[in-house]
Amino acid sequence: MATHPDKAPALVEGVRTGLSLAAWKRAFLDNLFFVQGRFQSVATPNDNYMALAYTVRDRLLERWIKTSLTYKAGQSRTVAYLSAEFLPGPNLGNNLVNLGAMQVVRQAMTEVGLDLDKLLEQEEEPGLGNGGLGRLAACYLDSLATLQIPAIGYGIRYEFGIFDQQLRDGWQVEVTDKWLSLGNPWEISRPEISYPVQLGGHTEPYRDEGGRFRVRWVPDRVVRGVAVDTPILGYGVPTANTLRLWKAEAAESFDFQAFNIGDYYRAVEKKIQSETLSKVLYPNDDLAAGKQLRLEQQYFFVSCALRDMIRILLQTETDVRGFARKYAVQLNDTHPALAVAELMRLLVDEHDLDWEPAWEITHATMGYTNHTLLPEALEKWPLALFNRVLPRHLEIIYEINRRFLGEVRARFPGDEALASRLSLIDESGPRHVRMAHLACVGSHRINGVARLHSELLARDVLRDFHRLAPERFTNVTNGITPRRFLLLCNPALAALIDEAVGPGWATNLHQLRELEGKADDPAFRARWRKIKRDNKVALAREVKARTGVELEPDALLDVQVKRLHEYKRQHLNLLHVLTQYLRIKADPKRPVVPRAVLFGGKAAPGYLMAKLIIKLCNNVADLVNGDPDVRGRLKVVFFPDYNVKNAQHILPAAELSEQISTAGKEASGTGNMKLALNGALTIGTLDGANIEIREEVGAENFFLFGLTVDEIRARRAAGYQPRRLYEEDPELRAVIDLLGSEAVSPGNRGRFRPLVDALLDHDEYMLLADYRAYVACQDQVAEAYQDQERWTRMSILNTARMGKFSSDRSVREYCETIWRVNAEPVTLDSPSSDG
Ligand code: 26W
Repeated sequence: MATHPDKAPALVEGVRTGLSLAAWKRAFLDNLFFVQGRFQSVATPNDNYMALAYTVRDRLLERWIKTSLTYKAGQSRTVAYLSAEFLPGPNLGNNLVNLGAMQVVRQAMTEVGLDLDKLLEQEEEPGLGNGGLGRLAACYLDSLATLQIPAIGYGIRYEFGIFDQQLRDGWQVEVTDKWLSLGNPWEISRPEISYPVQLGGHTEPYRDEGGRFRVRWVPDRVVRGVAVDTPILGYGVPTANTLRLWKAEAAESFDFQAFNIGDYYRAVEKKIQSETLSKVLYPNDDLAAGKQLRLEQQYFFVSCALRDMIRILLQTETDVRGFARKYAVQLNDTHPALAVAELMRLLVDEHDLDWEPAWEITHATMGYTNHTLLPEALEKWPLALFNRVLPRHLEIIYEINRRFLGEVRARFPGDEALASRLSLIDESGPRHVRMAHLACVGSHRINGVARLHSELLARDVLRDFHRLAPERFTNVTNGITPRRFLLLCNPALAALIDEAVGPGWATNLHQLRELEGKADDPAFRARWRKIKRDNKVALAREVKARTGVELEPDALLDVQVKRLHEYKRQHLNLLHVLTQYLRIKADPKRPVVPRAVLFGGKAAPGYLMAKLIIKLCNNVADLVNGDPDVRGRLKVVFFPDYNVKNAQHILPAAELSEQISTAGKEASGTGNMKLALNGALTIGTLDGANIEIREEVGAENFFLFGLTVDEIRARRAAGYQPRRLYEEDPELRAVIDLLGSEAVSPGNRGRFRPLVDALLDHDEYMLLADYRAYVACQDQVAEAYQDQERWTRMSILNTARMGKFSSDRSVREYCETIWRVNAEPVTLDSPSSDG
């Protein structure tokens, strides 16, 4: 029988699509042989992993193709999520969860003599992001697919992602991340989808045949961007959206000139130079350093993405004027903000639109999410550099600015200070292009990522923009996917929850509320506690294997995992550890609640203070763990190489979640949500999403301390003197003295001097102001932990009340208030062709 030309051939046979135990086993062995070229007897762990990954991928392909055909036929508005970073985490486990195939595949692997957990461990982390912002993008892709929203993620296929962190003598050492070295079975390269990207050169005005004034950009370099696709399967649905990452290659034709005149080596050099564009992720998450290559990366992926969207649009429409109807473009921070100028260039220079309609389209399509209030993280590019790389875009930005400031001056005549504050060009010193201003002017919606953050944006960082157009400002509080961060990483707890409230919570997280009724049931509490303890035992095994430190499974597991930054105040946590240490030393018989304090996180390679804090964690660990007086009562460990994969080991075991940033500094935080969802109680300040978490779980189930944003301002304004606090609080003084002493830094007592000096002289992040309240709050934590029944009750209630923090809720809010897009359900038995 002839098969339909568009029908996946394997569907007929079922070998590459079947979901039965027999089909999985057979398909795995087939792939091991036909793809990896191995018999079982000689297969390496990687061969086995690859064979299973291909077996899963086979089962995604039909869903993926059906999804794109459905979208093409449906003509619905599509979300284009532009992000320089995506941190998807390992694919295999998540795809198994979303396919609903975890159990059957575990069984299939057992029956072929393999341990699924070992295969899962084999997968390299795709570390194409720094931290919160990149992980948020990945959570949103998961939710978009699960909600069956037409969406595509656009970004950069970095050959080297975020560095691997090793510790040598307690210091962070960065090691290149070679995530692609064993091959990536999840991606499909699309060499026929590629765009030449121009860079550098100059512009030339001219008149076209119709006598219209036009500008031609004559670049001095061209790089080719090639699409590399990864399917993103939704949970429990056939929808598989696309993550399309751009890889830089040499634009052959461009090099041929050099080649033809016999300059072979120069041609090769050009090729290598082109490929460096997508070579490596910049590992900063806090400092906007004006690096040319980073600007080129941003332009590269934005240009490829927009041209890809136009290409897809023109498959079904005759005119680019439908762009904004077809696409909702979301700018994940300012990293893709060049999209505003690039879309204008494409519409005006390449598709012949007049300025006004082009601007209307641009403005109607773009939305901008801000993720940081830190002034040093706001991107601005030196004008000369910008002009050298993107001369045409600078002209376009000038024109946008000219028209924008014209409107401002018309509305606020005479207020030149306002105009210069709003300008896209910062002229207060050496001139810069302000990317946040470009994003604001070009977008119809601007949002922060937690309520407080959005308020502070409107009040401070973007206040003038807010004054101009308050209706454009909105908030979408961040969320996390409960699939990866509960179902996948904490299967025992997920199973208990299933039993208590049914399985619907995975897509309707509010259903966790029904756990509230179980919080007072001693038998349920005992099971809850047992799972947490088992998870701690499992983590302790990992910690022992990686660091040699032995964690006591009955000690309170106190966790702070996140990028290292002074504002996140890992060193405030250390001040508490040293306080505990000194209290035990002063009175070795004193009854204390045993605690294990676990840190994890990477420091930007150039951020010396953050690196010094890592070293301090390790030196404090050496002091504390090596002291027989505190044995069994206090442990400290720094878990190396915190990433998504390692988070999946840590989150399920955590009991106390440290969210102790200086109020007003952490935009939202998402680790706070992951930890609480897994039953950790939070000790935290009124910052970011902590505020909303506390509101949800109830003040009585949250350990609050610290100054508020307004109190911090008042303290600074009144002339904050941290040294006074040091002088007046003997316990604080003893701790700081210890920190600067030989005991913490054997053989080098000056090592932590920069830290001590920063605290005593200026204390920008107000650790000393919050120290006393923090320690008192930690004492309450210890007291609460002594009553295990009470603690478990609080833990259950935390999980039960986390419904709001599902990324499904966040994505729905984006859909309703910013993107105006609807679901487009995909069915597996719909025809495979669009004809
Ligand atoms: C230019 C250097 C640079 C690179 C990355 C500056 C800033 C960034 C990111 C915006 C930093 C980031 O990841 N921000 C985090 O975003 C999360 C998701 O919204 C929030 O939960 C965190 O609070 C915020 O720090």
